[in-house]
Amino acid sequence: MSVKEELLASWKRSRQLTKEVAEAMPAEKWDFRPTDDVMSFREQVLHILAGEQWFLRGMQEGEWEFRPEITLERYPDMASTLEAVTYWTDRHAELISSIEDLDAKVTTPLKPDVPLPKRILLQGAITHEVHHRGQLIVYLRLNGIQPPAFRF
Ligand code: NI
Repeated sequence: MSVKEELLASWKRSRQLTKEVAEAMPAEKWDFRPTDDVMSFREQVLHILAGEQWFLRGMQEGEWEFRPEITLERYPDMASTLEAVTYWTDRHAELISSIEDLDAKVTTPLKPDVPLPKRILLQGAITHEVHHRGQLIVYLRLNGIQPPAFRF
């Protein structure tokens, strides 16, 4: 396997686990939030997708303007949000597959002084997903639900 294929496979495995964590939350709990000033369960899931889109498009197209396609209004419940996970995962897999220069360095708004190779940025996208998946797992626990076990 090439480095790109390895990264893509790793990203897909991570996304599958995120999907299973999301599916573990009952539909009526998707707007649950542990305190008023944090994202709801549904917002966390959509944020994973929206952040990833911003990141991948920026990396591939050099366009860092946020395009509000993945919104709370468009995906108002569990069923539509899970459909969004499937749909945008497929689109983002295409974007990742289109990367031809994994060693090329890109400057992102997140780290304007440090250009990073695209392969490191891809790992960063996975890390961001894991960061928010951990929060989804806490939300499940707070509702007495056992999350799927970790794997990679
Ligand atoms: Ni985030």
